Amino acid sequence: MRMVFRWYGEGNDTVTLKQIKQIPGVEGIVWALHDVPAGEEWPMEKILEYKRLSEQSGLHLEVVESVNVHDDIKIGLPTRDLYIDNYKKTIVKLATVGVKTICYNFMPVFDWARTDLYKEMEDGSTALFMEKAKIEHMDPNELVRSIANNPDLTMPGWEPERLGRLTELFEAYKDVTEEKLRDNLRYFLEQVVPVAEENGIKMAIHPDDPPYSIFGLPRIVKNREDIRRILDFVNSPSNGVTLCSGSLGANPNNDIAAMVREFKDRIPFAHLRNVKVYDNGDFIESSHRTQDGSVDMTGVVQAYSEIGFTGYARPDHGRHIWDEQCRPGYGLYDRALGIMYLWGLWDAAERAKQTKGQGA
Ligand code: DNO
Repeated sequence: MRMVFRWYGEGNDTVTLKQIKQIPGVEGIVWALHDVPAGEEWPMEKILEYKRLSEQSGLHLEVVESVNVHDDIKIGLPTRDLYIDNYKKTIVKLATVGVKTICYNFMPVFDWARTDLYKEMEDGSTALFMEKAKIEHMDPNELVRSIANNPDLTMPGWEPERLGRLTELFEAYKDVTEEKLRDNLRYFLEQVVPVAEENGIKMAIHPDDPPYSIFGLPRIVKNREDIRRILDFVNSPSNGVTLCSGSLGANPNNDIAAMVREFKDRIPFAHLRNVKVYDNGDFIESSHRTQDGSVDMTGVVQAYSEIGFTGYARPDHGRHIWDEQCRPGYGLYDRALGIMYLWGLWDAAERAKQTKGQGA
């Protein structure tokens, strides 16, 4: 397991590269050009700027999250070929600076969604929260306002240019069923995966977050069956999944440890976090610890150890603790605590494996 840490870039993150470097066992950053709109080819000068920062900090830049997929590709419009072409060019460029894994998602209109970014927990910390009944009756514009209405930072997947185009986007998705969306994903993968493969890059689709439809939009990466189908679209190690225990974990029927075992050689990137799911379907992003949430993090990390996982892993959204002012879900403290917990689980599992191997 190779530990990495998401970083939003200079002037766009409250966490510094120096701080990241001091978290035990973190070897690289998970980065992206957040100011390049989806669909555009990433400019080389900007990529090289990250290369410079990576060299300076001693943290590698092998993982990108995300190169976003333009909505025209998801909708299946004729213009998609142009955007797919740009995507391929970006892949080639990223390979030249040593990128090995590209995380992306295929969620229509919205990337992740929550009804509350700072829900107070019993201990006074705050965390991202989803109130199911609320989102079911919410106007999508209101959701966009509540998430994107922050003048200081751009939220990933909630770029301001989407605000004005929402009605238009919903209209464009009107006839996109799950089946059609799947066909469009297959079309995209058939073109992009060979380029990734030639360039030593693994594509890793991120599950839908939450793993069910919101606002009537189709969702196709919700569970084991969905992931299996996608991996079978193009049978290549470069067509993989970002196995996000938190996104999938918001549906208690998803057995993440079983997925780790089943998809073992197709998981270039693991997102490891816990989530507490309530009986009414609401969920909150609890600490990474097994006892604090609904996902058996102990069992999940054990499964990774069992399969001899050599891919990248990162802690995911943390709570906001110790009065830290940070991006929602992306502070330093709770994610660093998360890492130490994950290492603890991992080291214990590896040791147990070793002892068992020696027949003790
Ligand atoms: C939010 C993230 C998502 C994720 C993308 C991957 O914090 O989990 O924005 O990066 O969905 O493409």
